[in-house]
Amino acid sequence: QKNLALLSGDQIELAKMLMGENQGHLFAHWPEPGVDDEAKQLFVKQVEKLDSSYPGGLISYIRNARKLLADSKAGKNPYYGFTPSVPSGEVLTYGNETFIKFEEAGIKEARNTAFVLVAGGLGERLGYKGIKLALPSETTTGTCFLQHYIEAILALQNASSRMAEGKCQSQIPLAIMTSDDTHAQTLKLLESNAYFGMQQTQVKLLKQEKVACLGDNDARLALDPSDKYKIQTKPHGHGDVHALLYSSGVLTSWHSAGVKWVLFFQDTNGLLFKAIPASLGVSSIKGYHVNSLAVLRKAKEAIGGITKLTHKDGRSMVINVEYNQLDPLLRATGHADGDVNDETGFSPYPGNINQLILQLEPYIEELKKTNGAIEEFVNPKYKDSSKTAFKSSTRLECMMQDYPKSLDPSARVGFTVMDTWLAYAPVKNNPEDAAKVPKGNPYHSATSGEMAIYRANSLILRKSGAEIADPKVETFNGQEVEVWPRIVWNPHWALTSSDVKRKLSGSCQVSQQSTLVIKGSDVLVEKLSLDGTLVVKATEGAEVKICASVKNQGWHLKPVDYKDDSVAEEIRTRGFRIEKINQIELTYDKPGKFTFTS
Ligand code: UPG
Repeated sequence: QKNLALLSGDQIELAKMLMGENQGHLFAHWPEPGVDDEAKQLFVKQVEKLDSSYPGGLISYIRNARKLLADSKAGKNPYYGFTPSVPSGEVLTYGNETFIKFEEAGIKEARNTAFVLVAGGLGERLGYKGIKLALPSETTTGTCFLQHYIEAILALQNASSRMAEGKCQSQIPLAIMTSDDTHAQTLKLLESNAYFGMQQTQVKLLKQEKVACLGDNDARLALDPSDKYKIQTKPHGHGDVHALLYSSGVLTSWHSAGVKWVLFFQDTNGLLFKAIPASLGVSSIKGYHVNSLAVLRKAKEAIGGITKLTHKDGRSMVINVEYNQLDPLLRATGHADGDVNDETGFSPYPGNINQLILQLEPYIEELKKTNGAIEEFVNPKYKDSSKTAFKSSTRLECMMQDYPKSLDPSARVGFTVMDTWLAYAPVKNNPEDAAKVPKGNPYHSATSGEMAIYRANSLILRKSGAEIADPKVETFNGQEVEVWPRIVWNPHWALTSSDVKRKLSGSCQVSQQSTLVIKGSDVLVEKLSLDGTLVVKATEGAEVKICASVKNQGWHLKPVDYKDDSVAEEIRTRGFRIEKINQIELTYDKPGKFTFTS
């Protein structure tokens, strides 16, 4: 009571609310006024921040937590009453007529799209010290994930503006959700690289706040063990992105600028943009309000399964069931073996890669009702089977792909399945854990993420008529991987399957030990026989024709042990470094027409 004089009117109301919600322990240890006053004020400021950054404020957080903790204690199944079944969606095959039709439609729509990158996660499973966006997506060119994403968006912007009709924005916006763990490093990465060619105003950083930890089943907020004037906090999950986009006013400003689609994507998938034109085309042609991108999934693989859930009362929805819940849900509903592969060698439930395309107008209408709040869950680790105490404090969490859960059944919710080799190769696991992944399942490591880029580019060139040598199987950091020729191009060279066909006009042969790098939009491969390394860089306006036979000692992968800390972490976590013996490097830094023959 005596400390009330330290607080403003609003702060007193907040404190009263907390007392009414059985949170008296937060203040019980406060000494007389005059002692620790500054710390008390900082504490109240933190409470105010926690209150303002959660939809409905702290009172809602505490009440939601109490209910979810009671359900968890009672062992209540979140899918009670629902029966899972395999949904039907749009299944695409790279390069066929339908795929090309969707790609064309997608490129047109790109100009009406805003991109949202969720990058607030620490990547605990990867164990990398820096932010994941700064990791090289591949080490042949050393392009980091963020640069690759930005270059792809800029290439989409150029390609789309060439086809633009009617009202559309001149620049494609990019919002990046960061957190206290990633914000400063993300900003630094952008600033020290001149935003990788984007206008600074095109990029908007939105920082998610952590949420209060919960100390017991009554949702009493946990004080930080090392500071009694601080509430302990933890990340709330990627689902925060919806509330942030809504409360920051970003969605309405995009709407006024003519944006029709919002495309969400994650921090480490070097293949993703190869799948974006076609999936955007599916959204546009099918008029989907929600379109999730999926790939074939191995049973028990750590990616969520897209599932149709039908309730006893007739309701049904197509939604992601997270990887730790799919197996128990199947077992509880009459599938005695749980999550298993069928005769195709894959789980019948497509794997959610968490690239979502939402139609902006219905999205805004929905968020007006919910303020962006997403269904939450809690995952306490109990001390024992009585479930009365926790091993350590817990918190509520939410996932961005749960957005469709609140939608009316009339909403058009669909999904698009792509070839895995084309669309999905994330970097999530550290080398030790990756090496333990069951044989045949993807490693999702820095090693496999990089190899997947070479494989995808090699396969794409093959499907466009090039003769690309077969891969060699090698082992790096205990992971057996296919090593294809190291073929890399930047998105300005080709975004779609038709672009590749156009740029590869004649015969092209590449040996397994070769490296081919193409950077530049107007490089035409008329005839190429490559056994070694060829790097072509052409500035805007330089039209280059390659008509050559190149043979040199090239670049090679040299194994590195991930435990060898004399080698940079970005390199040793992939288990090899690139030894550059010699190469042909062509740089065209002025506009004009050029032909390289040899
Ligand atoms: N992230 C945030 N804030 C958070 C937590 C994560 O922005 O509080 C970001 C993170 O940076 C990353 C993305 O969210 O870009 C996903 O995080 P990650 O830890 O990689 O997700 P997973 O637990 O592996 O699972 C997600 C989906 C799952 C899907 C899988 C596909 O929950 O359904 O199958 O990603 O990669």
